Amino acid sequence: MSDVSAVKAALKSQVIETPSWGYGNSGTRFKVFAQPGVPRDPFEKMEDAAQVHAFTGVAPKVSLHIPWDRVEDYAALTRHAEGLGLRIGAINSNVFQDDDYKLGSVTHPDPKVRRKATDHLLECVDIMDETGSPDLKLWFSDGTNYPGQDDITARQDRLAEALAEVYERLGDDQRMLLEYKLFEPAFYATDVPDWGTAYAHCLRLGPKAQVVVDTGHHAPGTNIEFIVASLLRAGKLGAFDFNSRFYADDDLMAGAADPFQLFRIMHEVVRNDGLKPETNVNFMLDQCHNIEAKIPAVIRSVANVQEATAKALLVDMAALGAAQRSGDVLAANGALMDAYNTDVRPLLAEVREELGLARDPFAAYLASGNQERIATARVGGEQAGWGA
Ligand code: PSV
Ligand code: MN
Ligand code: MN
Repeated sequence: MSDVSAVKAALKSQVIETPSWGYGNSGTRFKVFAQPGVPRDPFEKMEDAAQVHAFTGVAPKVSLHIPWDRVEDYAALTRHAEGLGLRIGAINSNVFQDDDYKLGSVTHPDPKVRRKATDHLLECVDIMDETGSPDLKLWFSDGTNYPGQDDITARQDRLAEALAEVYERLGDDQRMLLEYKLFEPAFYATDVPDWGTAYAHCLRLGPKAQVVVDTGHHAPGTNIEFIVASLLRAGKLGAFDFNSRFYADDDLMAGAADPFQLFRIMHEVVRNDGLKPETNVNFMLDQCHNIEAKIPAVIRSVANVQEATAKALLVDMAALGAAQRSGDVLAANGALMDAYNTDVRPLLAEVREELGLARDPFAAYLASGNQERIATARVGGEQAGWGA
């Protein structure tokens, strides 16, 4: 796409959804470092998300995590979000923090535990109804630690059965997003370890089931953009969970560890029409900010996703296609690298200016005084749910 106004329009229409848990205290299993000014409840998490949206202009949606964001009155939480210019995004289920789930949730050998887990997933669909959320996001920690511990095939059958029950409960405008992860907390065999397994389940379920690609959930060296291209080609890419990794599921800021990988992913998104609203790819962040200030870290991450997107939009697709068809390897690679090596920060500054925003959202937020205000106003911030 070489027309600058079309590039700008695409950048203005991209929505990046931020996670409620990114605003809470988090850490590793070694230590959670509490920060001043952290939200004390889901309502305050919405206020932090609203700050990110106010300075970036592209982050009007927030993912919730149940039970971390459980409230008495979801209509009130939704109204509060809407009053701040936000919408409720994906509802994330949680079937991994209960003693009953030691041997699994929906794949557990005991049908009573499976019933309890499936009931929680159904409760999450009720919350979708109450909040207007369009997406149920499912990540299962289910798996086994030792060969022989349980029957791999039976566990897949149990998973399929639970997914089918929840799928049936979905409304017309609701979908199920199934996330995979290579390992952890299960170390021998995770029940949804890869995109193939997630894809196979989604294919069998039907059009309302799609796959989530969490960029931190692969083996080192995995070609994630190949997975993205394949899922888009099959109409089965529902969403991203963006974050960065160096080693495992590090949940660092998107675009921090490997901006080139993020660009390659966004190139496949652009190439396969994944930016078009009708393709309905949800660009979510799934991150935790353990040692850095949270709101500015989310702003930085949103900007990093935008930079990768802008570079992908700048790829000269005509030149790239001509080079590919003629077998000119160096010209083809050069067309991609030219776009990657473009400094898109001035372009994004213009986009923000045209939206009536500051050119540099990160600096503008730091100068706004919000961080100091919340540090004084809020005492005893909530833990996000991780690393207890
Ligand atoms: C656990 O690995 C995880 O990070 C998954 O990526 C989920 O999306 C997220 O937690 C929230 O449940
Ligand atoms: Mn994730
Ligand atoms: Mn993860």
